Amino acid sequence: MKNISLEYESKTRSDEYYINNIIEAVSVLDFFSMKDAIKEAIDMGVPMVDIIKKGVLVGLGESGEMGLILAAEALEGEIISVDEEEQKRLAKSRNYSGKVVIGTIKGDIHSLGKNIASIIMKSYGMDVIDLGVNVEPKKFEEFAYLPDVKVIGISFLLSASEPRIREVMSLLKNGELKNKVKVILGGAAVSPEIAEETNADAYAIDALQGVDIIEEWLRS
Ligand code: B12
Repeated sequence: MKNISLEYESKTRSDEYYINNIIEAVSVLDFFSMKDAIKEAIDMGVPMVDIIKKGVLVGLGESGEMGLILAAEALEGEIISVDEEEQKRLAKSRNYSGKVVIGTIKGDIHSLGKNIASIIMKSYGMDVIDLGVNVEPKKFEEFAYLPDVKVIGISFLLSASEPRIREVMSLLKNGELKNKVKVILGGAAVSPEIAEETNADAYAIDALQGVDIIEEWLRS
């Protein structure tokens, strides 16, 4: 009986219906409804990229800073996660090769933006290694040497961590790593000046712009 009604629902309700439920739950800051709405959309086969891009991010735009904290909880509680098989299938169909390493710079514990960027990358089919927050410059360097790693994404929200950004960039933009990995900076403390001065290959004003840039790199 349950299966029949689920099948009926999935045929009669469009993705837009489930996405609107997510926007509403996020925008009114109802954590449990948000969790249920996301789970329902996943069960009904709405693509993860649409759940985040058209649902969570739109809802966040309407909910202000409290919404950000709720979304952080949802992401960190792994309510939103991307199926590994689906990620591999997408990677193949989109001709991606190589891995992306992402982390928040040493001294900085902001995780929300980095997590959103990481989950969007995965929902596009990218193979992402997430190093977490407060990541030592040396650790980025260590991962940059791994054979499949093509892109390093660094999240940076605290101005006080600027010396660490300069440190990691001088490790990644010298010697043999210089031509091996491309580096993209993201997060509220990034400026065009710092990206230019440190020789970063790119910086992103938001996760979607970042993903578009990385997509080109993984195809070349
Ligand atoms: C939420 C928050 C917190 C939470 C973090 C929760 C968490 N789990 O992340 C908590 C309460 C823990 C916190 C702590 C602190 N915070 Co705080 N925090 C914020 C706040 C309000 C929102 C940040 C956020 O999550 N934004 C939402 C996400 C989605 O946006 P985002 O990070 O910009 O990410 C987007 C893009 O930038 C991009 N992106 C991000 N990273 C990357 C990486 C790559 C590779 C790519 C491609 C894209 C990308 O993708 C995201 C989606 O588009 C900001 C204010 C603000 N408006 O930015 C202050 C802010 C960043 N915090 C600030 C400060 C000072 C602190 C504290 C030092 C406070 C204190 N005295 O203790 C501590 C930090 C301690 C530490 N060592 O890190 C300051 C930083 C000022 C500065 N320029 O240095 C800010 C700007 C507030 C302010 N106006 O003063 N904070």
